[in-house]
Amino acid sequence: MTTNHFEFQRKTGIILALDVTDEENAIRVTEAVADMVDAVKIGYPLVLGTGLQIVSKLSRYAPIIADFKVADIPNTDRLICEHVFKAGCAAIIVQGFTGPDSLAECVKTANEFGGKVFVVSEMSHPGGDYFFTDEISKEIAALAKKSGAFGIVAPATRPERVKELRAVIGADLKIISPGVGAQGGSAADTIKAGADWVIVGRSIYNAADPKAEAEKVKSEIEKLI
Ligand code: 3DU
Repeated sequence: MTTNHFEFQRKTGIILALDVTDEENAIRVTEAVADMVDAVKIGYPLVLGTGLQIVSKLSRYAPIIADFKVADIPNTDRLICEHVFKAGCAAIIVQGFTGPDSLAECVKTANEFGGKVFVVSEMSHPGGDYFFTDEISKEIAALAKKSGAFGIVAPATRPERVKELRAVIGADLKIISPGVGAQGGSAADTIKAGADWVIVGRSIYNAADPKAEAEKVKSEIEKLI
């Protein structure tokens, strides 16, 4: 059994969403911003582009969160989680609408590897609240807590929802929030609403100077303290 020695610690409050699709860019951007981010989130764009072995190359710089939005029957969920944690990821993002048994299997598998599970409670894009109504999002957040997840994913584009979901989960679970920058959300508003980390992708990795861009977000968050 592999154990990921991963302290999910908040230093800057930023998670980089690394949706570039080739290894050279992935390493270039990660190297540039490693001091500015607490973790790097990877997903289908990078893993399909480069293979899962990219995890061992990037985890030298930061803990890696696998954003596969896992949403299947418990057995398939377990097989996916095992691959992710064996590859060296520190955490995985899963969907919560699959229900308690699927979620329980993800948490159980993560625990076997010393890894963490984040549950998507509501998505950040304009259509994200089409099916995920306020009540359903809250139920998913409550289920995430009951299932022993480490945290939830809540939309930085709707800070008022971050606040409501924080009220549902209390102080024990973490909130990571995508939607800052390219999708129009503000890092400061999202952290003020109760998020522990903002997730920032395009506005950092597409910038001419990714480090300077990450520094801007970092200082925006620091001003709140
Ligand atoms: O919009 P950005 O480029 O900053 O990237 C946001 C990242 O977060 C991206 O990887 C996307 O797939 C992920 N994400 C959301 O944007 C919204 C969600 O509700 C969940 C994940």
